[in-house]
Amino acid sequence: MRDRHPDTPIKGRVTERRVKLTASGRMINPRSLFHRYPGNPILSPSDWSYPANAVFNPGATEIKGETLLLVRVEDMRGFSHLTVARSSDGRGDWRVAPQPTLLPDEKIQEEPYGLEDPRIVYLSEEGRYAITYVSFSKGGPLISLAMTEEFQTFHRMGALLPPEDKDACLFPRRFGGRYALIHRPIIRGEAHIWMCFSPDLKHWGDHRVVIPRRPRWWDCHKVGLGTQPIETKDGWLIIYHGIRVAASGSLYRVGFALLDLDEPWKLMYRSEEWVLSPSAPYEQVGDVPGVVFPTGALVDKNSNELRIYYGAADTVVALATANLTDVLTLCKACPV
Ligand code: BMA
Repeated sequence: MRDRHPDTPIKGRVTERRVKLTASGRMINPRSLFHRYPGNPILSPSDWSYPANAVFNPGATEIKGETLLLVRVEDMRGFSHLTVARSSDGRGDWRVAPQPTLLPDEKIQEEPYGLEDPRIVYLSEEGRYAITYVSFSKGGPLISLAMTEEFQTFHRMGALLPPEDKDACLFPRRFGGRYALIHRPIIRGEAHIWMCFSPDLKHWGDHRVVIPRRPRWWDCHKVGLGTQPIETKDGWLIIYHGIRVAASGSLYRVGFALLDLDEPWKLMYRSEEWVLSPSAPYEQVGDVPGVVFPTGALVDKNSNELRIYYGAADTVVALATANLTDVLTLCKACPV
């Protein structure tokens, strides 16, 4: 991709891209693209029937006509596990499982410090859901894979790549016979979004950077996958978080990109501005103030609504919605 030289003035382009016209002539403003659900936060520790310090960063999918969130639950020791919550409309009346759904297994060497930040895709070829999550090993965080049909029993497939690695998800289908994994290793202290490929979900290769951090931009220090990749007519929509380290700490914001449908290692478009940043009280107050961290998304095919589920301040789960066509229109205004 073409990286803008850090000293190139960007003022003119930013102004030009502040609003976009849809086919009908309507304006799209990146600042008001996503709407926070008025009932936010949708899940809080008090919704759990057992002690929980924080509930956040959920994977999201649909099962039996319902929305299922696999929520990261941090216990009072500071270790995380995953618990299912279900809702018929994906907004309210959540039913939280009374017991943890997936606990770290002491006998598994990569799991001693807990399971975090799951992403879910349905592999139609296998007829199973694939969950990629961060296992916290003695050597640091890494990506593990588990398969399930009904979110009650899980088949662990083990660690995919060595630490330090986070923010990973499989694509729901193969490309040229190979599975594709998007993930965020930290290499030489640099945090870019990478992709790699495997014939069997065990041996991974053909590693490449697909979405690099952008020097000096809002996503200059780290980028990482947010929700699972979303297949659209214009390409794979990748919602990601970007971090800029400021005097006050790390600023977590959200942007998006479009990857080629058939060759997803090709980055075609990338939003210039962020589209979600911490501002609501539940995003500003919590264990880690000032964090919005999307990890799950669903598209309502009837209404064309994109719903993103995100951890807010590393303490609660929140929901934001957008019109998918507007998201794609805005993204396509920003070729790389
Ligand atoms: C990242 C991950 C997330 C967390 C975020 C903000 O590195 O560990 O689980 O939500 O930091 O603290």
